Amino acid sequence: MAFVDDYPFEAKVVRRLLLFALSALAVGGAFGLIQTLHRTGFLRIMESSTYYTVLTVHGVLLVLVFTTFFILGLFTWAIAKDLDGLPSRRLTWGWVALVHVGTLLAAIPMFAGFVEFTDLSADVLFTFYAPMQAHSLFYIGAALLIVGTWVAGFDWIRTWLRWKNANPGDRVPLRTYMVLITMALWYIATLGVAVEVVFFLIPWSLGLIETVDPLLTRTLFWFFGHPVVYFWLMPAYLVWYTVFPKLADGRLLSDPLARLVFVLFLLSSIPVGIHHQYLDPGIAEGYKVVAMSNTMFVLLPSLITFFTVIASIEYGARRRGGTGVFGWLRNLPWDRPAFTGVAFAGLLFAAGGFSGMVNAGMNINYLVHNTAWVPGHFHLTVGTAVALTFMATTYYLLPQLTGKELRWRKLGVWQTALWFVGMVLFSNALHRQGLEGVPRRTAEPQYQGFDYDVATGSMAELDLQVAFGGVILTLSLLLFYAVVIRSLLGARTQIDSEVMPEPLSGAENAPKVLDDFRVWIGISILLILVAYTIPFVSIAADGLLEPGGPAYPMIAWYG
Ligand code: HAS
Ligand code: CU
Repeated sequence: MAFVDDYPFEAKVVRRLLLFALSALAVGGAFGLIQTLHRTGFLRIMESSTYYTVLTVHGVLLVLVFTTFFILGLFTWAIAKDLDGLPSRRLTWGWVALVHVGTLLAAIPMFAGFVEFTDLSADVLFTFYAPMQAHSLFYIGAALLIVGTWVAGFDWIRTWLRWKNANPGDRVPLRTYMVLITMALWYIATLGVAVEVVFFLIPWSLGLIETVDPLLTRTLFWFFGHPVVYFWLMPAYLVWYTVFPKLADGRLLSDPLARLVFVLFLLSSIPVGIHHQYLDPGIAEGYKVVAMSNTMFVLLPSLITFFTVIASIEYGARRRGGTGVFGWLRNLPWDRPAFTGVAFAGLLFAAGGFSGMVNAGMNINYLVHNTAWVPGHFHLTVGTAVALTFMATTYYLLPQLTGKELRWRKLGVWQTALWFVGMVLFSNALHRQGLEGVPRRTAEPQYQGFDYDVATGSMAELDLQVAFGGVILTLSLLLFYAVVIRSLLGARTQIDSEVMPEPLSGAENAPKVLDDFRVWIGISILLILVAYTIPFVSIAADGLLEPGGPAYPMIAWYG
């Protein structure tokens, strides 16, 4: 019996959410191609003035819509499987409707940017902070999307409480544990963006207030903007920890370590947002240093993951006859697309994590900030560790959700390999361009006269790698949809229910305190207060007390 037979209602909800997620991926991906070819100068099918509309649609659809909808689907699946279904259909359909309506509202001004005779527009990029302004519909839609995710979290928490009452004294099942910690992080992090949007950006875009303080709203945005990257990554880790070992016929090395990793994210990923603002004037250097040291802590859970996840699949490979220090790598199931997708995602994340460490150093950040290096970094992290894992997860979940077999599996393996190759070219070249000073978010970086085929002669070649990488990525996406659509067109068959193998060290070895969510949420809030109280108070004192904007020259100029 597959998941769809046991839980037809939940399977339908997950399918709805994944359909929306994968549609956003398709449109967002297509815009990515247009933009890569434009930026590198190989093919320009739009005016450069339209570049920001395209870039906004690309960024918002991929990092905000694709991720959020996929995560909502994945978490619904995880909770339903662990805790025996969701209790209230009305509540569940309520939040599903809310996130759809919010997203569609926000999409109206985003796409209206292409229409010349309207002043509806939202060319504000996925970081949407002031002083750039979108039509109020964009902010209202985004707010509804966030409220929808809050209700979803409430739905899952209620389901867990129901389960807890029925199973007193039992350890929280691992997937549920991961969902709950991720949602705790999400609730705290989204407070920043909620305050920014509700108290500043919406009234400002409606003309109710005349000015906003860019530094204050940026700081509120990044309070959310860093932890949001772990809101994307932790669901991918849920797959790496629970599904990936199974795909390799292995067993999770340690359930307690997995719990610890999630707790460490909750503690260390919020008080670091200022590492996106090392170059912002108006925040004292000392608080930038606090953010930098905290950022070094946030490496820890990923480094533990590096070790645990590889050990878990090595265990499987050795059971399949693998030997030697590296020889066991050959005994991994390289013919399973769900496996290869996660494996390639993990390999590239090691590189993306490294460029993250470079970003995090305050002094080196001055070199790479706002250059092509940064998109190089995040196409490895959210664009591969997360996106490729979600594609692999689609391969894994499709039979469970539809009762149909995954078809064209070999093509699926090629698809994941092409993503790897395309992304190596694309992101490596972007990193190198960044080091040479090529700016990010620029339609025609050539205008600055970088040494195109003079001196090192490297720039034209790097552009070629970026464009070629982008084309390979597009091809990979097309293959992904071919595999998914072919599988959906197949007939229904008997699919076995998935049973996860027991971890080598199980939940019984995890200290009980790890399951006491109140402790971790409390410490998390304490750390946030240490990192943020003084910066917020000083920004507010400078900005809010002086209507018309604060005293910093750059900001006054923007305002
Ligand atoms: Fe980042 C900018 C620092 C991780 C996303 N980041 C961004 C932006 C995005 C983003 C979108 O300190 C741009 C925002 C904008 O538009 O301005 N980032 C870090 C650090 C980490 C990090 C220290 N970032 C992520 C993740 C993201 C993400 C995850 C999305 C999901 N990032 C920064 C900084 C900036 C920044 C600055 C600002 C730059 C600026 O100036 O604007 C760390 O969390 C990274 C830790 C990761 C590791 C790697 C561990 C390796 C593993 C692989 C295991 C292997 C397997 C494979 C499973 C230490 C776990 C096995 C297979 C076999 C076959 C063996
Ligand atoms: Cu960050």
